[in-house]
Amino acid sequence: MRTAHRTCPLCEAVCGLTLTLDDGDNVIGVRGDADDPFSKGFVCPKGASLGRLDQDGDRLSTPLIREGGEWREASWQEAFEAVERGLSAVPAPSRAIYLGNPNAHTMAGALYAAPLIRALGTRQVYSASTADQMPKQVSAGLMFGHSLTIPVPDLDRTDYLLMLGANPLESNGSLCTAPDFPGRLKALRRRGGRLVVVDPRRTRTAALADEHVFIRPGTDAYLLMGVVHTLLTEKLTDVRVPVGGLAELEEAVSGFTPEACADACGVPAELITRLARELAAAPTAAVYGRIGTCTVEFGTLAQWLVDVVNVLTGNLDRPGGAMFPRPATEGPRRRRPYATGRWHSRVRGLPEANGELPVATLADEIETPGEGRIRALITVAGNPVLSAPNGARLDRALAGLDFMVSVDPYLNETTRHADVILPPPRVTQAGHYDFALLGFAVRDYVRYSPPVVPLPEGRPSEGEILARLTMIASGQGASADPALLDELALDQTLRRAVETPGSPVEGQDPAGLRALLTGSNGAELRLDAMLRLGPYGDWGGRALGEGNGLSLTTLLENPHGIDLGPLRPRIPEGVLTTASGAVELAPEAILADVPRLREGLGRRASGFVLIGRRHLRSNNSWMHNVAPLVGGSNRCTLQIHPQDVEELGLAGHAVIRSAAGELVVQLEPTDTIMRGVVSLPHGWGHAGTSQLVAAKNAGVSANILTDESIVDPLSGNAVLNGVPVTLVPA
Ligand SMILES: Nc1nc2c(c(=O)[nH]1)N[C@H]1C(S)=C(S)[C@@H](COP(=O)(O)OP(=O)(O)OC[C@H]3O[C@@H](n4cnc5c(=O)[nH]c(N)nc54)[C@H](O)[C@@H]3O)O[C@H]1N2
Ligand SMILES: Nc1nc2c(c(=O)[nH]1)N[C@H]1C(S)=C(S)[C@@H](COP(=O)(O)OP(=O)(O)OC[C@H]3O[C@@H](n4cnc5c(=O)[nH]c(N)nc54)[C@H](O)[C@@H]3O)O[C@H]1N2
Ligand code: SF4
Ligand SMILES: [Mo]
Repeated sequence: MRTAHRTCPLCEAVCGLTLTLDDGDNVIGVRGDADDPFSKGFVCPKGASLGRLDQDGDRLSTPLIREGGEWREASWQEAFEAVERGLSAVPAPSRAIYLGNPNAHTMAGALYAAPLIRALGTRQVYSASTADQMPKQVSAGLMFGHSLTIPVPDLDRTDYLLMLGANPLESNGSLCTAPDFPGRLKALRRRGGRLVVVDPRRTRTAALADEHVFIRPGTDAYLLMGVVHTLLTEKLTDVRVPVGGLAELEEAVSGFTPEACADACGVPAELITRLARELAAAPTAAVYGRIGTCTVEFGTLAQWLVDVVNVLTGNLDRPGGAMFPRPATEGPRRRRPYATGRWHSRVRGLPEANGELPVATLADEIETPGEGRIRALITVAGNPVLSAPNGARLDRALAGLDFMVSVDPYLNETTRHADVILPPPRVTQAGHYDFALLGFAVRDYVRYSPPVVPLPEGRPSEGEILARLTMIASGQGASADPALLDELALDQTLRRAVETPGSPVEGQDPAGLRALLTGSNGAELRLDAMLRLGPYGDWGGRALGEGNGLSLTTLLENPHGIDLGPLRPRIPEGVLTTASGAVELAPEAILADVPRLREGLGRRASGFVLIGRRHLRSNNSWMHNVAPLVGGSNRCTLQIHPQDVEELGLAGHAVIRSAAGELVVQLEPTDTIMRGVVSLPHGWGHAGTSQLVAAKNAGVSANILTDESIVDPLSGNAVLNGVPVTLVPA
């Protein structure tokens, strides 16, 4: 028996775990790591089940090749050769890639996805981001200059938190990395702070809050417009950062009185006004909006308004407000205008955002004939058949591809369409560093977990799998050495650093720096380079002071992680990279979308709408195969208000219909949901998979009902909340 430390890769809270392993390297116990300075021993039921997930017998251990409708196990070399044959038959513009959510959690996703995209040479790039946070990234790009310059609520110090469309008691937080989010919210209230939750359901988070505000799904932009209108007309603003566009903002907001907004969002005008006054009066305050405000038709407008309120109330970039984390691997960001729509999708003409096209149009691009039609697809850590809008259509489209390869531990609803499945190693066999999520942490913090269990001889890491796909896509063949790619990346990183004026290594010799790097594989070497060049790095990063610099070695010496302190104001140090150097309050692209919002002013919506929900013991589509996590309250039921059940004459089950499809659903009457709103969790509807437990708890897929033809026009994000539906007895 031995213990080992490992960051939990399952959600954005990045909890430190202490694993107990037996002599056969099986995880026989999981505890929260009490010595982790950030998570301090917190663990949730998913993290506690990491061993079950790691040792799940339904995970694939070798590549699979599909031939004549039959799966057979194959060697790695054989599998890569099959990929080479399949990909090389398809010209670059007809190749596509879809990157799923776990890429935000793996080192492979952070380090090897970008080179793979470049090697594919295609604009057919898709990811779960356009079913998730793309509106926030677009608004951050337009307002702050970079799509990853995203402020997070300073949870541990704020006096007032207005939370819209998030349920961290189930999700553990998102775009706000905060282990033990529930504990931090309780602490906020204990120190006399106020928590207000806006949600069409009285969630567990809403129940914990000082105040819960019901809102009509999809309409948070109206509520926030009413707040901005109040702040401006009552002269409650206190702008403390350099801004541009204040006059244009005032003009855009005119007419969005709390009274006019109240009809559209269902929140009384007096309440909207009061929220504005409270936000302005609080010593410090932060507005935070997540999934419920992103995956809607006004997603980017809502995200823009979240930060407009943070700026107008003087809370952007100040302790207790909404702040920009400073992650240890942050590289230099140049000042340049941010724009979307540098190219458009072939079939629907939807704008690119951050180099991606909307997943809502993936099926169009596969099905519609013509030059550039997608014929080959790579999926990495994604299950879009269950996660993308109108998944049923995508399911059919995938079946018609010429070639598909999936990097995934499971044979599931999506990967069953692949010709080749390449499984990543077990969780415990992978090193872990949160390149993405530490950029959204409510404290600056750093932690690296080397692999707990060694990789068996001949077994590629996930990074190596992606590197080999990259070599294949760039025409170097199935036998090229993936280590070459790491050296190329290192060379690029070091060269850029020595050429950047003001960089800690400006003018030095890249080869000399390369010789100083340590690490037992390419990913570790690249991490070492990024840490040492970063703001806390031992090559002159200044944030921690002399002699305190980080490197891979420091991280290995501190297996519980290192606290780098509370968030600090970053605007003075130049975090804004807009062309003007100021926060843009009224970007042109955003103003151009305001008339669409104006059209709905004063209009009271009617009819039923569908929203989603998450459960603490579930994780999107892929953790339903772990027996202790399914069952009990974690079920795929349609929550509906009891009075709606009665009025519609429903009982037991109902047929629910949308523009995209229909389902028979089991009803769960509950007065925690608003009248006129129904809620079904996504990620269910298991079929055709290798997952035996999941098959027994199949449920239905909410994304049979979501409509791929409607997107948030600025970001291309899918509309997964606020979907019009009708209900009839089954
Ligand atoms: N209706 C509705 N739909 C939604 C949402 C919603 O709220 N409502 N939420 C949306 C959101 S926020 C997201 S992020 C998307 C998620 O969309 P996806 O990312 O497409 O779906 P997941 O269910 O997260 O699938 C993850 C896949 O990665 C695999 N996997 C797990 N770990 C690893 C790993 O380490 N390496 C590799 N290679 N594979 C791995 C799993 O087996 C699974 O197949 O769904 C979106 N869809
Ligand atoms: N246990 C668990 N944790 C997860 C995940 C999981 O599947 N399970 N998924 C992970 C992923 S990929 C993500 S992106 C995050 C998401 O993290 P969160 O954003 O916290 O996601 P949810 O828990 O779905 O909470 C969204 C809330 O928005 C509400 N809502 C729906 N529509 C609207 C609306 O129009 N307006 C408002 N104001 N509210 C609305 C819903 O009722 C719901 O309570 O969670 C991550 N963590
Ligand atoms: S909260 Fe998230 S990171 Fe923490 S143990 Fe649970 S799943 Fe893992
Ligand atoms: Mo997500």
